[in-house]
Amino acid sequence: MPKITIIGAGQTGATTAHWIAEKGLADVVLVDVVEGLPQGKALDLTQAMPIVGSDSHVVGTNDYAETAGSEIVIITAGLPRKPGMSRDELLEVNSKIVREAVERSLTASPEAILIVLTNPLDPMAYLAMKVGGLPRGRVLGQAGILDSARMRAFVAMELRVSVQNVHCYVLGGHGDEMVPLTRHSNVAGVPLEQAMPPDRLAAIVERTRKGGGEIVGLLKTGSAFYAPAAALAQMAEAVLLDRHLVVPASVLLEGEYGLRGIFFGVPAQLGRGGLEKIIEYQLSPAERQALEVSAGKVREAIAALKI
Ligand code: TXD
Repeated sequence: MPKITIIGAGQTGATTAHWIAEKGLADVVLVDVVEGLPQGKALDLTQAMPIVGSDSHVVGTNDYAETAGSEIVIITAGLPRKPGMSRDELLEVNSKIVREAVERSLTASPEAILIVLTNPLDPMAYLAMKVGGLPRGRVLGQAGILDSARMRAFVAMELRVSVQNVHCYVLGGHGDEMVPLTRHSNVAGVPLEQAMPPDRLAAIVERTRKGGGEIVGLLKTGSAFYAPAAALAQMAEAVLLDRHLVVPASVLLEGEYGLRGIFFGVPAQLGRGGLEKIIEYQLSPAERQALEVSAGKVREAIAALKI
């Protein structure tokens, strides 16, 4: 079995281990600074495997030595938002955590592909690439699958249609300025803009943008984790199984969409080497303008990293 390490055995880390192990995709090493937490969750997951019929091995540890030889390292370590907080307010505290996670996991697994989840997502993925001295293909940030899945779920609820018929593309930075591309989204081939009245579509776009905050507000402690973890597992599977799967993901742009030097959510093709290709949509002036606004926010947050 290939090996996937997950740094951070909190809500998203442990739930990602759950999805990956249930699929039988890989053996999983869960790492956390809290003693006993990754060990306890790994043991619990191990005891679920006979029931779900998977032979994935899940181990928990506080020691990076056990992560050696991982094909993929998923970074979820760091603080989540509290109600009313923006993702960018986590920049300082989470930078230190992500820096350490990258350095230590790459020492143990120099060839690994990194998938970053920690917020603020786009700057943390940028930091991971810089700290690791990695080519852009080896660092992927997860945000777009989640944001697009939120929109897909809302559309499916609105139109009472299977989620499998709903295709949505949310691009841009993982903040409230993200850009749900309604013109590129469709229900069984029917453009979204024809499938529902403009006011309903506008409401879905707004709810999608604030989707993370809605859950933070309800939970009061912690943020969303089931859907983010499912998104991480999908990215890990696309890489491990060399699927050439196109998903919205945060990757370093080098001129695509007229942007350069920032991690930003775009349609990205993922396979064994990580990022294989960026798909460039033809955008209307309004869509381009919305992406520029979002990119400005990401650029500011990356500048605040001071690296
Ligand atoms: O779409 C996205 N990108 C996101 C991002 C979706 C969901 C969550 N998102 C962000 O991921 C969230 O804002 C946080 O910054 C991270 C982790 O969220 P999670 O909900 O999993 O937070 P938890 O439950 O608090 O878990 C974090 C764990 C916790 O067990 C800590 O002890 C551990 O991280 N931690 C560390 N592990 C290893 N090494 C270090 N240094 C460390 N510091 C904390």
